Amino acid sequence: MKRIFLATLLALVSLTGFSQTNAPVAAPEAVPGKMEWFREAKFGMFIHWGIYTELAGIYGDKTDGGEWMMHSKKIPIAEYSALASQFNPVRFDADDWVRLAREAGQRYLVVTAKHHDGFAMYHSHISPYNIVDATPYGKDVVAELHRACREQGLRFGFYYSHVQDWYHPGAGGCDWDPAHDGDFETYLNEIALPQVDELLEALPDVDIVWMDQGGDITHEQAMRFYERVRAHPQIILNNRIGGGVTGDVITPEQFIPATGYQGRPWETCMTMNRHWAYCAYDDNWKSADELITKLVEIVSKGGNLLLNIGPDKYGTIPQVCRDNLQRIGAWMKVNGDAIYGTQASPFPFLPFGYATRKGNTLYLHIKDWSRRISVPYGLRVRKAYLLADPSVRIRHGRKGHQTWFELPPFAPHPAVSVLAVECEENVPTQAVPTTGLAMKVDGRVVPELSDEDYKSTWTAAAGSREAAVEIELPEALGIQCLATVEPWQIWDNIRQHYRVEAWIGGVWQTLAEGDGDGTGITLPFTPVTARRFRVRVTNPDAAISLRQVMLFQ
Ligand code: H79
Repeated sequence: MKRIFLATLLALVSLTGFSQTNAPVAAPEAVPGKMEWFREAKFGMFIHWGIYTELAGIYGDKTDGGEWMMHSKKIPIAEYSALASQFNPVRFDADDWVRLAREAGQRYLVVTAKHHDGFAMYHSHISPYNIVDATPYGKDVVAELHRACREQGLRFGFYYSHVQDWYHPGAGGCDWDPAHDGDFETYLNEIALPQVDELLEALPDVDIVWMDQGGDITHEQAMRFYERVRAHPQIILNNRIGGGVTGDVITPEQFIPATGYQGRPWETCMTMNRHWAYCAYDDNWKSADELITKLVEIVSKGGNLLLNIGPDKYGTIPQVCRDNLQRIGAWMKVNGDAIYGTQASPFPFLPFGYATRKGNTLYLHIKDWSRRISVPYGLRVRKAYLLADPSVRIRHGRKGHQTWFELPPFAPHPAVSVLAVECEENVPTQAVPTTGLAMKVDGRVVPELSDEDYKSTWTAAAGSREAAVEIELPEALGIQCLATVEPWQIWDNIRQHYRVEAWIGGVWQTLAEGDGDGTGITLPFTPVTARRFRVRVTNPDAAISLRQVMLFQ
Protein backbone atom coordinates (compact mmCIF):
# COMPACT_ATOMS: atom_id res chain seq x y z
CA MET A 1 0.00 0.00 0.00
CA LYS A 2 2.73 2.35 1.10
CA ARG A 3 4.82 1.31 -1.90
CA ILE A 4 1.98 1.93 -4.34
CA PHE A 5 1.47 5.32 -2.81
CA LEU A 6 5.14 6.22 -3.14
CA ALA A 7 5.26 4.97 -6.72
CA THR A 8 2.25 7.11 -7.58
CA LEU A 9 3.89 10.04 -5.95
CA LEU A 10 7.10 9.52 -7.89
CA ALA A 11 5.15 9.23 -11.14
CA LEU A 12 3.37 12.45 -10.31
CA VAL A 13 6.63 14.12 -9.51
CA SER A 14 8.20 13.23 -12.84
CA LEU A 15 5.01 14.10 -14.76
CA THR A 16 4.94 17.58 -13.36
CA GLY A 17 8.64 17.94 -14.08
CA PHE A 18 9.18 18.96 -10.53
CA SER A 19 12.46 20.46 -9.61
CA GLN A 20 14.53 19.79 -6.54
CA THR A 21 14.23 23.35 -5.42
CA ASN A 22 10.80 24.80 -4.97
CA ALA A 23 8.04 23.21 -7.03
CA PRO A 24 5.05 22.54 -4.77
CA VAL A 25 3.74 19.02 -4.48
CA ALA A 26 0.14 18.58 -5.51
CA ALA A 27 -1.80 17.30 -2.51
CA PRO A 28 -3.00 13.80 -3.32
CA GLU A 29 -6.36 13.19 -1.66
CA ALA A 30 -5.48 9.70 -0.54
CA VAL A 31 -8.83 9.20 1.17
CA PRO A 32 -11.55 10.47 -1.14
CA GLY A 33 -13.23 13.42 0.51
CA LYS A 34 -10.77 13.48 3.37
CA MET A 35 -11.07 17.29 3.54
CA GLU A 36 -14.83 17.16 3.91
CA TRP A 37 -15.00 17.15 7.72
CA PHE A 38 -12.45 19.97 7.82
CA ARG A 39 -14.41 22.12 5.40
CA GLU A 40 -17.56 21.53 7.44
CA ALA A 41 -15.98 22.07 10.87
CA LYS A 42 -14.91 25.73 10.41
CA PHE A 43 -13.78 26.19 14.00
CA GLY A 44 -11.06 24.52 16.05
CA MET A 45 -9.06 25.02 19.24
CA PHE A 46 -5.30 25.54 19.17
CA ILE A 47 -3.43 24.89 22.42
CA HIS A 48 0.04 26.27 23.10
CA TRP A 49 1.36 24.63 26.21
CA GLY A 50 4.86 23.78 27.38
CA ILE A 51 7.48 24.39 30.06
CA TYR A 52 7.77 28.03 28.92
CA THR A 53 4.61 28.61 31.00
CA GLU A 54 6.88 28.38 34.07
CA LEU A 55 8.16 31.81 32.98
CA ALA A 56 4.69 33.15 32.13
CA GLY A 57 6.33 35.73 29.87
CA ILE A 58 8.59 37.14 32.59
CA TYR A 59 12.38 37.02 32.28
CA GLY A 60 14.38 40.17 32.80
CA ASP A 61 12.44 42.96 31.13
CA LYS A 62 8.99 41.78 30.16
CA THR A 63 9.08 42.25 26.42
CA ASP A 64 9.20 39.17 24.20
CA GLY A 65 7.23 36.67 26.20
CA GLY A 66 5.56 33.41 25.53
CA GLU A 67 6.91 30.34 23.79
CA TRP A 68 9.70 32.45 22.18
CA MET A 69 11.22 33.50 25.51
CA MET A 70 14.18 31.12 25.38
CA HIS A 71 15.10 32.49 21.96
CA SER A 72 14.33 36.15 22.63
CA LYS A 73 16.41 36.24 25.83
CA LYS A 74 19.06 33.77 24.63
CA ILE A 75 18.56 31.66 27.71
CA PRO A 76 21.27 28.98 28.01
CA ILE A 77 20.02 25.44 27.40
CA ALA A 78 21.04 24.26 30.88
CA GLU A 79 19.07 27.06 32.53
CA TYR A 80 15.99 26.78 30.35
CA SER A 81 15.78 23.00 30.47
CA ALA A 82 15.79 23.14 34.28
CA LEU A 83 12.25 24.57 34.03
CA ALA A 84 11.14 21.02 33.31
CA SER A 85 11.96 19.95 36.85
CA GLN A 86 9.38 22.50 38.12
CA PHE A 87 6.63 21.76 35.64
CA ASN A 88 3.73 20.22 37.54
CA PRO A 89 0.36 21.24 36.10
CA VAL A 90 -1.78 19.52 38.72
CA ARG A 91 -4.97 21.27 37.56
CA PHE A 92 -4.74 19.89 34.02
CA ASP A 93 -8.03 18.22 33.11
CA ALA A 94 -8.24 16.99 29.52
CA ASP A 95 -11.97 16.27 29.77
CA ASP A 96 -12.64 19.81 30.94
CA TRP A 97 -10.52 21.41 28.18
CA VAL A 98 -12.19 19.35 25.47
CA ARG A 99 -15.65 20.07 26.93
CA LEU A 100 -14.84 23.79 26.81
CA ALA A 101 -13.89 23.45 23.14
CA ARG A 102 -16.99 21.40 22.33
CA GLU A 103 -19.31 23.84 24.09
CA ALA A 104 -17.70 26.73 22.18
CA GLY A 105 -18.69 24.96 18.96
CA GLN A 106 -15.15 23.93 18.11
CA ARG A 107 -15.03 20.69 16.17
CA TYR A 108 -11.30 19.94 16.39
CA LEU A 109 -8.29 20.53 18.55
CA VAL A 110 -4.57 20.92 17.78
CA VAL A 111 -2.03 20.79 20.62
CA THR A 112 1.70 21.55 20.68
CA ALA A 113 3.39 18.14 20.92
CA LYS A 114 6.76 19.90 20.58
CA HIS A 115 7.36 23.60 20.07
CA HIS A 116 10.57 25.37 19.00
CA ASP A 117 12.01 24.97 22.52
CA GLY A 118 12.36 21.26 21.74
CA PHE A 119 10.46 20.01 24.78
CA ALA A 120 8.03 17.16 24.05
CA MET A 121 4.66 17.34 25.78
CA TYR A 122 4.14 13.61 25.12
CA HIS A 123 6.05 10.52 26.19
CA SER A 124 8.92 10.43 23.73
CA HIS A 125 11.14 7.36 23.55
CA ILE A 126 13.55 9.24 21.31
CA SER A 127 14.50 12.01 23.72
CA PRO A 128 14.19 12.12 27.52
CA TYR A 129 13.46 15.85 27.20
CA ASN A 130 9.74 15.19 27.56
CA ILE A 131 6.89 15.69 30.00
CA VAL A 132 6.85 12.08 31.27
CA ASP A 133 10.58 11.62 31.84
CA ALA A 134 11.65 15.14 32.80
CA THR A 135 8.90 16.67 34.94
CA PRO A 136 7.44 15.92 38.36
CA TYR A 137 4.04 15.74 36.65
CA GLY A 138 5.05 12.68 34.65
CA LYS A 139 1.93 12.24 32.51
CA ASP A 140 1.46 12.40 28.73
CA VAL A 141 -0.91 15.32 28.16
CA VAL A 142 -1.04 14.87 24.38
CA ALA A 143 -2.30 11.31 24.83
CA GLU A 144 -4.83 12.52 27.41
CA LEU A 145 -6.20 15.22 25.10
CA HIS A 146 -6.37 12.73 22.25
CA ARG A 147 -8.38 10.33 24.43
CA ALA A 148 -10.74 13.11 25.58
CA CYS A 149 -11.27 14.29 21.99
CA ARG A 150 -12.16 10.79 20.88
CA GLU A 151 -14.61 10.42 23.78
CA GLN A 152 -16.31 13.73 23.08
CA GLY A 153 -16.32 13.46 19.30
CA LEU A 154 -13.74 16.10 18.36
CA ARG A 155 -11.14 15.67 15.66
CA PHE A 156 -7.57 15.72 16.92
CA GLY A 157 -4.24 17.04 15.66
CA PHE A 158 -0.74 17.62 16.93
CA TYR A 159 1.65 20.53 16.30
CA TYR A 160 5.30 19.61 15.80
CA SER A 161 8.20 22.03 15.25
CA HIS A 162 10.43 19.96 12.99
CA VAL A 163 13.19 22.40 11.99
CA GLN A 164 13.63 24.77 14.92
CA ASP A 165 14.51 22.98 18.13
CA TRP A 166 16.57 25.04 20.55
CA TYR A 167 17.48 22.06 22.72
CA HIS A 168 18.65 19.19 20.54
CA PRO A 169 22.08 19.81 18.95
CA GLY A 170 22.24 20.53 15.24
CA ALA A 171 18.63 21.67 14.90
CA GLY A 172 17.62 25.10 13.64
CA GLY A 173 17.15 28.30 15.57
CA CYS A 174 19.60 28.27 18.50
CA ASP A 175 22.84 30.16 17.96
CA TRP A 176 23.54 31.42 21.48
CA ASP A 177 24.64 28.25 23.24
CA PRO A 178 27.65 26.15 22.12
CA ALA A 179 25.95 23.11 23.67
CA HIS A 180 23.61 23.26 20.68
CA ASP A 181 26.34 22.90 18.06
CA GLY A 182 25.85 19.91 15.85
CA ASP A 183 24.83 18.57 12.51
CA PHE A 184 21.36 19.29 11.12
CA GLU A 185 21.17 15.93 9.29
CA THR A 186 21.96 14.13 12.53
CA TYR A 187 19.18 16.06 14.27
CA LEU A 188 16.76 15.15 11.49
CA ASN A 189 17.66 11.47 11.52
CA GLU A 190 17.99 11.01 15.26
CA ILE A 191 15.36 13.39 16.67
CA ALA A 192 12.85 15.03 14.36
CA LEU A 193 12.02 12.19 11.94
CA PRO A 194 11.90 9.48 14.68
CA GLN A 195 9.72 11.74 16.84
CA VAL A 196 7.27 12.25 14.00
CA ASP A 197 7.31 8.46 13.50
CA GLU A 198 6.60 7.73 17.15
CA LEU A 199 3.79 10.32 17.29
CA LEU A 200 2.18 8.78 14.21
CA GLU A 201 2.55 5.36 15.78
CA ALA A 202 1.16 6.41 19.16
CA LEU A 203 -1.73 8.32 17.53
CA PRO A 204 -2.45 6.28 14.38
CA ASP A 205 -5.89 7.82 13.89
CA VAL A 206 -4.71 11.42 14.20
CA ASP A 207 -6.66 13.80 11.94
CA ILE A 208 -4.25 16.73 11.53
CA VAL A 209 -0.48 17.10 11.53
CA TRP A 210 0.44 20.75 12.01
CA MET A 211 4.13 21.27 11.18
CA ASP A 212 5.61 24.68 11.84
CA GLN A 213 8.23 26.87 10.22
CA GLY A 214 9.90 24.51 7.76
CA GLY A 215 11.30 27.50 5.89
CA ASP A 216 14.53 26.92 4.04
CA ILE A 217 15.20 23.21 4.53
CA THR A 218 15.91 21.41 1.26
CA HIS A 219 13.20 19.88 -0.82
CA GLU A 220 14.61 16.43 -0.12
CA GLN A 221 14.62 17.01 3.64
CA ALA A 222 11.05 18.27 3.51
CA MET A 223 9.96 15.24 1.50
CA ARG A 224 11.11 12.91 4.26
CA PHE A 225 8.56 14.47 6.60
CA TYR A 226 5.98 14.67 3.86
CA GLU A 227 6.19 10.98 2.95
CA ARG A 228 5.87 9.85 6.56
CA VAL A 229 2.70 11.80 7.06
CA ARG A 230 1.32 10.83 3.65
CA ALA A 231 1.70 7.16 4.56
CA HIS A 232 -1.41 7.83 6.70
CA PRO A 233 -3.91 8.76 4.03
CA GLN A 234 -6.51 10.26 6.35
CA ILE A 235 -4.19 12.88 7.81
CA ILE A 236 -4.70 16.50 6.87
CA LEU A 237 -1.27 18.12 6.63
CA ASN A 238 -0.70 21.86 6.74
CA ASN A 239 1.58 23.76 4.38
CA ARG A 240 4.52 24.53 6.65
CA ILE A 241 6.82 21.63 5.84
CA GLY A 242 9.24 23.93 3.99
CA GLY A 243 11.52 23.14 1.05
CA GLY A 244 8.79 24.19 -1.38
CA VAL A 245 6.56 21.26 -0.35
CA THR A 246 2.94 22.18 0.15
CA GLY A 247 0.36 20.25 2.10
CA ASP A 248 -3.41 20.36 2.21
CA VAL A 249 -4.10 23.58 4.09
CA ILE A 250 -2.85 27.16 3.70
CA THR A 251 -2.21 28.65 7.14
CA PRO A 252 -2.32 32.44 7.46
CA GLU A 253 -1.04 33.35 10.92
CA GLN A 254 -2.75 36.16 12.84
CA PHE A 255 -4.52 37.59 9.80
CA ILE A 256 -7.52 37.09 7.55
CA PRO A 257 -6.71 37.06 3.81
CA ALA A 258 -8.64 39.61 1.75
CA THR A 259 -10.55 37.10 -0.36
CA GLY A 260 -9.57 33.67 0.91
CA TYR A 261 -7.62 31.33 -1.41
CA GLN A 262 -9.74 30.48 -4.47
CA GLY A 263 -11.52 27.47 -3.07
CA ARG A 264 -8.42 25.88 -1.53
CA PRO A 265 -8.68 24.79 2.11
CA TRP A 266 -7.24 27.35 4.50
CA GLU A 267 -7.16 28.06 8.19
CA THR A 268 -6.27 31.23 10.03
CA CYS A 269 -4.62 30.56 13.36
CA MET A 270 -5.06 33.37 15.83
CA THR A 271 -4.45 34.26 19.45
CA MET A 272 -7.00 35.83 21.84
CA ASN A 273 -4.36 38.24 23.21
CA ARG A 274 -0.90 38.92 21.73
CA HIS A 275 0.83 35.70 22.74
CA TRP A 276 0.38 32.04 21.91
CA ALA A 277 1.72 30.83 25.24
CA TYR A 278 0.42 31.96 28.61
CA CYS A 279 1.75 35.45 29.38
CA ALA A 280 0.90 36.88 32.79
CA TYR A 281 0.94 40.56 31.78
CA ASP A 282 -0.62 40.39 28.32
CA ASP A 283 -4.07 41.91 28.80
CA ASN A 284 -4.67 42.75 25.15
CA TRP A 285 -7.64 40.44 24.97
CA LYS A 286 -9.95 40.41 22.00
CA SER A 287 -13.58 40.41 23.13
CA ALA A 288 -15.97 37.56 22.38
CA ASP A 289 -17.75 39.92 19.96
CA GLU A 290 -14.51 40.56 18.06
CA LEU A 291 -13.77 36.86 17.90
CA ILE A 292 -17.27 36.02 16.65
CA THR A 293 -16.85 38.67 13.95
CA LYS A 294 -13.48 37.21 12.94
CA LEU A 295 -14.91 33.71 12.77
CA VAL A 296 -17.74 34.94 10.56
CA GLU A 297 -15.38 36.88 8.28
CA ILE A 298 -13.11 33.84 7.90
CA VAL A 299 -15.97 31.46 7.16
CA SER A 300 -17.47 33.95 4.68
CA LYS A 301 -14.17 33.75 2.80
CA GLY A 302 -14.14 29.95 2.83
CA GLY A 303 -11.69 29.36 5.68
CA ASN A 304 -11.49 27.90 9.18
CA LEU A 305 -10.49 29.56 12.44
CA LEU A 306 -8.03 27.78 14.71
CA LEU A 307 -8.38 29.87 17.85
CA ASN A 308 -5.62 29.62 20.40
CA ILE A 309 -5.62 29.27 24.17
CA GLY A 310 -2.52 29.36 26.36
CA PRO A 311 -3.08 27.52 29.63
CA ASP A 312 -0.75 28.40 32.51
CA LYS A 313 1.79 26.29 34.38
CA TYR A 314 -0.89 24.83 36.66
CA GLY A 315 -2.98 23.69 33.72
CA THR A 316 -5.52 26.46 34.26
CA ILE A 317 -7.08 28.09 31.21
CA PRO A 318 -7.27 31.87 31.75
CA GLN A 319 -10.77 32.91 32.79
CA VAL A 320 -10.95 35.44 29.93
CA CYS A 321 -10.43 32.59 27.44
CA ARG A 322 -13.13 30.50 29.11
CA ASP A 323 -15.59 33.41 29.10
CA ASN A 324 -14.84 34.21 25.46
CA LEU A 325 -15.30 30.59 24.42
CA GLN A 326 -18.56 30.34 26.33
CA ARG A 327 -19.91 33.46 24.66
CA ILE A 328 -18.86 32.21 21.23
CA GLY A 329 -20.57 28.91 22.07
CA ALA A 330 -23.81 30.71 22.95
CA TRP A 331 -23.68 32.52 19.60
CA MET A 332 -22.95 29.26 17.76
CA LYS A 333 -25.97 27.56 19.36
CA VAL A 334 -28.21 30.13 17.73
CA ASN A 335 -26.28 30.73 14.51
CA GLY A 336 -24.36 27.50 13.87
CA ASP A 337 -26.46 26.72 10.77
CA ALA A 338 -24.90 29.77 9.13
CA ILE A 339 -21.37 28.51 9.90
CA TYR A 340 -21.00 24.71 9.80
CA GLY A 341 -20.96 23.13 6.37
CA THR A 342 -21.40 26.43 4.58
CA GLN A 343 -19.60 27.77 1.55
CA ALA A 344 -17.93 31.12 0.99
CA SER A 345 -19.96 34.23 0.30
CA PRO A 346 -21.09 34.84 -3.28
CA PHE A 347 -20.43 38.57 -2.67
CA PRO A 348 -16.81 39.82 -2.58
CA PHE A 349 -17.91 42.68 -0.31
CA LEU A 350 -20.99 43.63 1.70
CA PRO A 351 -21.04 46.94 3.56
CA PHE A 352 -23.13 45.63 6.47
CA GLY A 353 -21.07 42.50 7.17
CA TYR A 354 -20.59 39.09 5.60
CA ALA A 355 -22.40 36.20 3.96
CA THR A 356 -22.21 32.43 3.78
CA ARG A 357 -24.39 29.97 1.92
CA LYS A 358 -25.61 26.42 1.96
CA GLY A 359 -27.51 25.14 -1.06
CA ASN A 360 -30.17 27.71 -1.91
CA THR A 361 -29.99 29.36 1.48
CA LEU A 362 -28.00 32.53 1.83
CA TYR A 363 -26.97 33.62 5.32
CA LEU A 364 -26.46 37.34 5.77
CA HIS A 365 -24.25 38.01 8.80
CA ILE A 366 -25.15 41.53 9.83
CA LYS A 367 -22.40 43.32 11.73
CA ASP A 368 -23.55 46.91 11.19
CA TRP A 369 -27.24 46.70 11.96
CA SER A 370 -29.67 49.10 10.33
CA ARG A 371 -33.38 49.08 9.45
CA ARG A 372 -32.71 48.29 5.83
CA ILE A 373 -29.95 46.30 4.19
CA SER A 374 -29.53 45.21 0.61
CA VAL A 375 -27.42 42.82 -1.41
CA PRO A 376 -26.26 43.51 -4.99
CA TYR A 377 -28.25 40.75 -6.67
CA GLY A 378 -31.89 40.22 -7.58
CA LEU A 379 -32.79 37.24 -5.40
CA ARG A 380 -35.99 35.24 -5.75
CA VAL A 381 -36.69 34.96 -2.04
CA ARG A 382 -38.87 32.17 -0.71
CA LYS A 383 -38.48 32.97 2.96
CA ALA A 384 -36.35 35.30 5.09
CA TYR A 385 -35.96 35.03 8.87
CA LEU A 386 -33.56 35.83 11.68
CA LEU A 387 -31.86 32.76 13.14
CA ALA A 388 -32.25 34.37 16.57
CA ASP A 389 -36.02 34.69 16.14
CA PRO A 390 -37.61 32.99 13.13
CA SER A 391 -41.06 34.26 14.19
CA VAL A 392 -40.28 37.90 13.28
CA ARG A 393 -41.58 38.77 9.84
CA ILE A 394 -38.90 40.24 7.56
CA ARG A 395 -40.18 42.31 4.63
CA HIS A 396 -38.12 42.14 1.50
CA GLY A 397 -38.23 43.15 -2.15
CA ARG A 398 -36.28 43.66 -5.35
CA LYS A 399 -35.18 46.83 -6.99
CA GLY A 400 -33.17 46.38 -10.16
CA HIS A 401 -30.16 44.21 -9.38
CA GLN A 402 -30.62 44.70 -5.65
CA THR A 403 -32.61 42.85 -3.02
CA TRP A 404 -33.57 44.74 0.14
CA PHE A 405 -34.62 43.52 3.58
CA GLU A 406 -36.33 45.47 6.35
CA LEU A 407 -35.01 44.61 9.76
CA PRO A 408 -36.56 45.13 13.21
CA PRO A 409 -35.23 48.08 15.25
CA PHE A 410 -32.82 46.15 17.46
CA ALA A 411 -30.11 43.66 16.59
CA PRO A 412 -30.55 40.30 18.34
CA HIS A 413 -26.80 40.12 19.00
CA PRO A 414 -24.32 42.98 19.55
CA ALA A 415 -21.62 41.45 17.30
CA VAL A 416 -23.27 39.63 14.42
CA SER A 417 -26.91 38.69 13.78
CA VAL A 418 -27.82 36.30 11.03
CA LEU A 419 -30.62 36.64 8.48
CA ALA A 420 -31.34 33.39 6.67
CA VAL A 421 -32.65 33.89 3.14
CA GLU A 422 -34.09 30.84 1.42
CA CYS A 423 -34.04 31.43 -2.32
CA GLU A 424 -35.53 29.75 -5.36
CA GLU A 425 -32.07 29.14 -6.76
CA ASN A 426 -28.40 29.13 -5.88
CA VAL A 427 -26.90 32.63 -5.96
CA PRO A 428 -24.00 32.77 -8.43
CA THR A 429 -20.66 34.07 -7.18
CA GLN A 430 -20.26 37.72 -8.10
CA ALA A 431 -17.10 38.67 -9.93
CA VAL A 432 -14.57 41.11 -8.52
CA PRO A 433 -14.76 43.92 -11.12
CA THR A 434 -10.98 44.45 -11.20
CA THR A 435 -9.93 40.81 -11.70
CA GLY A 436 -8.11 40.39 -15.01
CA LEU A 437 -8.14 44.12 -15.67
CA ALA A 438 -5.03 45.87 -17.00
CA MET A 439 -3.73 47.88 -14.06
CA LYS A 440 -0.89 50.33 -14.54
CA VAL A 441 1.76 51.47 -12.13
CA ASP A 442 3.30 54.75 -13.22
CA GLY A 443 2.13 54.09 -16.76
CA ARG A 444 3.23 50.44 -17.12
CA VAL A 445 0.86 47.46 -17.05
CA VAL A 446 1.52 45.16 -14.08
CA PRO A 447 -0.30 41.85 -14.58
CA GLU A 448 0.58 40.54 -11.09
CA LEU A 449 -1.85 42.97 -9.48
CA SER A 450 -5.01 41.65 -11.09
CA ASP A 451 -4.30 37.99 -11.84
CA GLU A 452 -5.95 35.32 -9.75
CA ASP A 453 -2.67 34.18 -8.21
CA TYR A 454 -2.44 35.51 -4.68
CA LYS A 455 1.31 34.72 -4.59
CA SER A 456 2.48 36.56 -7.70
CA THR A 457 4.12 39.70 -6.44
CA TRP A 458 5.11 43.04 -7.89
CA THR A 459 7.87 45.00 -6.15
CA ALA A 460 8.93 48.53 -6.96
CA ALA A 461 12.57 49.31 -7.65
CA ALA A 462 14.66 49.38 -4.48
CA GLY A 463 14.58 52.76 -2.82
CA SER A 464 11.35 53.93 -4.44
CA ARG A 465 8.93 55.08 -1.78
CA GLU A 466 5.88 56.12 -3.83
CA ALA A 467 3.81 54.49 -6.53
CA ALA A 468 0.39 55.00 -8.07
CA VAL A 469 -1.78 52.14 -9.31
CA GLU A 470 -4.14 53.33 -12.03
CA ILE A 471 -7.34 51.40 -12.62
CA GLU A 472 -9.74 52.04 -15.45
CA LEU A 473 -12.97 50.04 -15.31
CA PRO A 474 -14.72 49.08 -18.57
CA GLU A 475 -17.67 51.21 -17.39
CA ALA A 476 -18.57 53.42 -14.46
CA LEU A 477 -19.47 51.29 -11.43
CA GLY A 478 -20.51 51.96 -7.84
CA ILE A 479 -17.35 51.14 -5.90
CA GLN A 480 -17.16 51.04 -2.10
CA CYS A 481 -14.04 49.20 -1.01
CA LEU A 482 -10.35 48.78 -1.79
CA ALA A 483 -8.65 45.53 -0.84
CA THR A 484 -4.99 44.67 -1.31
CA VAL A 485 -2.82 41.66 -0.61
CA GLU A 486 0.73 42.35 0.62
CA PRO A 487 3.62 39.85 0.70
CA TRP A 488 4.90 40.27 4.28
CA GLN A 489 3.99 38.70 7.61
CA ILE A 490 2.36 40.45 10.57
CA TRP A 491 5.61 40.27 12.58
CA ASP A 492 7.61 42.11 9.90
CA ASN A 493 5.93 45.32 11.13
CA ILE A 494 5.53 46.93 7.74
CA ARG A 495 2.98 49.68 7.36
CA GLN A 496 2.35 50.34 3.68
CA HIS A 497 0.11 53.38 3.26
CA TYR A 498 -2.79 53.71 0.79
CA ARG A 499 -4.84 56.60 -0.55
CA VAL A 500 -7.71 55.71 -2.87
CA GLU A 501 -8.87 58.32 -5.34
CA ALA A 502 -11.57 58.51 -8.02
CA TRP A 503 -11.65 60.74 -11.08
CA ILE A 504 -14.86 62.68 -10.59
CA GLY A 505 -15.82 65.95 -12.28
CA GLY A 506 -12.33 66.44 -13.74
CA VAL A 507 -10.42 66.10 -10.44
CA TRP A 508 -8.95 63.31 -8.34
CA GLN A 509 -11.08 62.99 -5.21
CA THR A 510 -9.71 61.20 -2.19
CA LEU A 511 -12.07 58.44 -1.02
CA ALA A 512 -10.17 56.88 1.86
CA GLU A 513 -6.74 56.39 3.42
CA GLY A 514 -5.26 53.69 5.57
CA ASP A 515 -2.28 51.48 6.44
CA GLY A 516 -1.78 47.81 5.65
CA ASP A 517 -0.53 45.42 8.34
CA GLY A 518 2.01 43.63 6.12
CA THR A 519 -0.56 41.14 4.79
CA GLY A 520 -2.97 43.58 3.15
CA ILE A 521 -5.77 46.01 3.82
CA THR A 522 -9.54 46.12 3.42
CA LEU A 523 -10.57 49.75 3.20
CA PRO A 524 -14.28 50.48 2.83
CA PHE A 525 -15.60 53.92 1.92
CA THR A 526 -18.80 55.71 0.97
CA PRO A 527 -19.80 54.31 -2.45
CA VAL A 528 -18.89 56.38 -5.51
CA THR A 529 -19.78 55.77 -9.12
CA ALA A 530 -16.76 56.30 -11.33
CA ARG A 531 -14.73 54.70 -14.05
CA ARG A 532 -11.19 55.77 -13.22
CA PHE A 533 -9.53 55.10 -9.90
CA ARG A 534 -6.05 55.59 -8.55
CA VAL A 535 -4.43 53.97 -5.53
CA ARG A 536 -1.46 55.91 -4.23
CA VAL A 537 0.91 53.78 -2.23
CA THR A 538 3.76 54.88 0.02
CA ASN A 539 5.94 52.71 2.18
CA PRO A 540 8.17 54.09 4.94
CA ASP A 541 9.55 50.65 5.88
CA ALA A 542 10.37 48.74 2.67
CA ALA A 543 10.23 48.85 -1.11
CA ILE A 544 6.57 49.07 -2.16
CA SER A 545 5.22 45.65 -2.88
CA LEU A 546 1.81 44.28 -3.84
CA ARG A 547 0.27 40.93 -4.68
CA GLN A 548 -3.31 41.93 -5.48
CA VAL A 549 -5.22 45.16 -5.83
CA MET A 550 -9.01 44.89 -5.88
CA LEU A 551 -11.95 47.26 -5.99
CA PHE A 552 -15.28 45.94 -4.75
CA GLN A 553 -18.77 47.02 -5.73
O1 H79 B 1 3.41 28.62 17.44
C1 H79 B 1 3.16 29.94 17.07
C2 H79 B 1 4.42 30.72 16.87
O2 H79 B 1 5.34 30.55 17.94
C3 H79 B 1 4.95 30.09 15.60
N1 H79 B 1 3.75 29.85 14.83
C4 H79 B 1 2.61 30.04 15.68
C5 H79 B 1 1.50 29.08 15.37
C6 H79 B 1 5.92 30.91 14.92
N2 H79 B 1 7.16 30.51 14.72
N3 H79 B 1 7.80 31.44 14.09
N4 H79 B 1 6.98 32.42 13.88
C7 H79 B 1 5.79 32.15 14.38
C8 H79 B 1 7.37 33.62 13.20
C9 H79 B 1 8.44 34.32 13.95
C10 H79 B 1 8.13 35.44 14.67
C11 H79 B 1 9.18 36.18 15.33
FE1 H79 B 1 9.19 36.99 17.13
C12 H79 B 1 9.35 37.56 15.20
C13 H79 B 1 10.25 35.65 16.06
C14 H79 B 1 11.09 36.72 16.45
C15 H79 B 1 10.53 37.92 15.93
C16 H79 B 1 7.30 37.05 17.80
C17 H79 B 1 7.94 38.23 18.12
C18 H79 B 1 8.05 36.04 18.45
C19 H79 B 1 9.08 36.64 19.14
C20 H79 B 1 9.02 37.97 18.93
